[in-house]
Amino acid sequence: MGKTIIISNRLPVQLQISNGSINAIPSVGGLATGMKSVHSGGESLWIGWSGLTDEETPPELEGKIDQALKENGCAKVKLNANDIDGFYYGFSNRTVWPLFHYFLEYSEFELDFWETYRSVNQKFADAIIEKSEEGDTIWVHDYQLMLVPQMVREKRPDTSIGFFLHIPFPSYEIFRTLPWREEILEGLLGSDLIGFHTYDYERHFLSSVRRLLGLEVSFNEIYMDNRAIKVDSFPMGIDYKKFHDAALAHEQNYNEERSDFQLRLDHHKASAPDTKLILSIDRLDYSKGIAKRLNAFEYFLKKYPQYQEKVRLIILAVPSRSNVPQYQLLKKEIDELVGRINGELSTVNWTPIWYFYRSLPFENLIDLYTSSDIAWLTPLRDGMNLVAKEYIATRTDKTGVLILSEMAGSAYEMNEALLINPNNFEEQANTLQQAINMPKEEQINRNTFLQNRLERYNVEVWANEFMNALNEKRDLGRAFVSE
Ligand code: ADQ
Repeated sequence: MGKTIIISNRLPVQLQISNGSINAIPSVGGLATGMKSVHSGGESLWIGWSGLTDEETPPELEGKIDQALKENGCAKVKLNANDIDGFYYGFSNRTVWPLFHYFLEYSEFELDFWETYRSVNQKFADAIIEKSEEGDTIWVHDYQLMLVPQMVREKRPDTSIGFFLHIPFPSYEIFRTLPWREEILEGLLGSDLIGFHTYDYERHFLSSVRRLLGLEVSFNEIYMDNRAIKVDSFPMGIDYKKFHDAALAHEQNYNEERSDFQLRLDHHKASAPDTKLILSIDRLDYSKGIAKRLNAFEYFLKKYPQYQEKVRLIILAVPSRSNVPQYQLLKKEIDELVGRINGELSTVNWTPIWYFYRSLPFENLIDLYTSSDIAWLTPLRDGMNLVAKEYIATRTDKTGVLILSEMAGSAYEMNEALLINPNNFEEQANTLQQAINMPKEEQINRNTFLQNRLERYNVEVWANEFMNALNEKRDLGRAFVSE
């Protein structure tokens, strides 16, 4: 059996250059953690962009950078500033991201973006072609690299290729509006296995393949050029133990190591012990429904004024894609909404919304998850939504209420949460009231089911199931050829 090659837009390490020396710091994100079992030892290689454009890379440090990456099992794809503009900020985040999240009106169909996307996908494919050998297994990740499977297959049909999409695949009626729809489908069909978070995304993809390419589809297999391509759903989990253990350690060391952040949360609890904390955490992205959530919160406070001074909403938004105009507009809208609602409803003793626009260290995320009575997550569309799973994992005494949008992929696995339609303010106001008043036994009962499921189907199991399905596909293919 050959080696495994993982390929994603960004590498799972961050480069730091100081005084002519290079440090590659491993990332702690969900994907990097989940792939640990797949990306281990000298048997695997992770290919991706290092985060530095050619213009930002001092030529004399090229060799040192390659060496630092190699020590972490990584190799880089070189991209210039123009590539990043057209491929990442352009086609990936101004065409595909809005379209696949059903924001048709935000999707820009620019030929220049498309051409750069294609040429950058070719650069990624070339890096794989150069580094791969017969029998290798290649796992391609996400919407930035949808043309890579076919580009690799053309030159390396003797490898096994899997693709996983981390965002939704939209319904045929949305997908068909894309000018380069056939090319995207054909790019993906270079894979042996294509994975999605949910059965619905899988179904939408199969329907687009059937209707746009006229290919034969039987159950979850597509037949093309004497090949069978398997399509399946693999809902991504989290590193349950990491979140649960961090929350346990947080409790045990409570009096010794309290962060400034925790001290502020404690002060809040002490000064208003019967006030409920409602938490929401997202990247600042229009797909996450932050502005609607703020409007729904105002609606709730006006419909049920008895809860004024009795609840506080903490909005934590991580800066994201701030080069894209839609994100700048959204930032402005949220700043104004928070200002207006706080201005209108605050009292001497109470500010309804605490708003943080920043990335926080892991410890502070744990402070927030463990201190909040309710997590309120209202994406308008979300491939999965890992924050919902992380909140539940940190509830060591099993209390806490999760209110989750039906439009998040995670809602399919989290039926015991309070599921809402983020466009229905009346329902959300009533659900907030239900959450505030939910008896402890009911909270514990619901969260016991959720925790058991999340612990069992964690991110490592997710990665292994995908790899096993890909290997099984290859072994079946071999048996078929030798018969
Ligand atoms: P995202 O859209 O980024 O991921 P999500 O799945 O919720 O959304 O993951 C966000 C991650 O960032 C979480 O692990 C969270 O802890 C972390 N995070 C959030 N706010 C933070 C902050 N202020 N500081 C530090 N960390 C923060 C995409 C898709 C999702 C899909 C994932 C995985 O859009 O639908 O679930 O990929 O496939």
